[in-house]
Amino acid sequence: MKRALLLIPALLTGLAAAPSGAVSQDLAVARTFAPPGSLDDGHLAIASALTRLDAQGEIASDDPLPGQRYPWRIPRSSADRPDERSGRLLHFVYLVPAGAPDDQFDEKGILEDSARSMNAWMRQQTPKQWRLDTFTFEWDDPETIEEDPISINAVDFTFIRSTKSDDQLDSVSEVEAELIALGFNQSNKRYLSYVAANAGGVCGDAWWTLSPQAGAFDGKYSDVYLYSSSGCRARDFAPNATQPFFTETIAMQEMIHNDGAVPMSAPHNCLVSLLAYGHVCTGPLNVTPNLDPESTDVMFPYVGLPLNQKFLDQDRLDYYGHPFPTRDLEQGLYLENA
Ligand SMILES: [Ca+2]
Ligand SMILES: [Ca+2]
Ligand SMILES: [Ca+2]
Ligand SMILES: [Ca+2]
Repeated sequence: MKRALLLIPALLTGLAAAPSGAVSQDLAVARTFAPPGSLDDGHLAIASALTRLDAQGEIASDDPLPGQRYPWRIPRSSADRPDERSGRLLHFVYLVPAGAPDDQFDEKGILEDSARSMNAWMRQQTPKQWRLDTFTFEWDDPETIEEDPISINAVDFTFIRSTKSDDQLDSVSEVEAELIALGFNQSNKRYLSYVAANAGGVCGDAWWTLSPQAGAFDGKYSDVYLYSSSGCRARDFAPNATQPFFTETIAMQEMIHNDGAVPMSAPHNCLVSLLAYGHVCTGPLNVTPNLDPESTDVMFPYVGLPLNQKFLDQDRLDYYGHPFPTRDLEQGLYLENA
């Protein structure tokens, strides 16, 4: 299968007519956008106030971090840890470009809550859940004098401090190339990356397919851009493991794109613009997106609402459990019965 990027000149104002003849390849990029009127400069804050150094200049690894979600700091890994389950697994990456802040979202448990809360939502919306790549570590409570370690199960996030710049890691093709170069391309894995980059009004992107044909599809790589325009609200993370928020609206949409949703033939497929293909909508998006009845669907092209106020193909007509002989997320490769 050929991989190709649809060449789209204007990302932010791109809700215009599709260039004729542009749709020639099977694979395309689908993006999630900041709502109109919400864009800002969104420049990266270079300083990371949260990396604390001890007297020797080494990172103090045991002290609690500001904003840490759990009594334990989740250990950091630059590798995909040994899998606890066989079969296909959704693997998560925290990718920090050169010069970008390391906010320690992995160690603080913020990304753990992000991943878990998306699955909580998935179980509310469907009988399914994502097959998460997890690992288990031992933690000894320092508050108790005795050695009394307990086992903690956590989502297997890989931390990558890249040598590439923000501009070299702000699209799915670039992030994919970086991950493949580092060996993250196992046949039984799909990779969702939380990238500390600024992609402007693009909040996230993912590979999907223009082909409507039924059967499995795996776009394999999808991204959330944590420092994109403030309208994305890409760092408004789930406050806990059960209530997904704005970050998760982006991440969930991108993962679903990787399953080939929304099919081009879906009744509510967003045909107003080439940029909006693969999403659901009904009206002229660039005028009044909030009035669109599809704006509460996770596959609406703009973020707009936190995931806990969004729905997954509620009428079961477009991309999940639908009656048509086209691709269906219900057969998603990385989903299992909850
Ligand atoms: Ca693993
Ligand atoms: Ca203890
Ligand atoms: Ca780039
Ligand atoms: Ca629908």
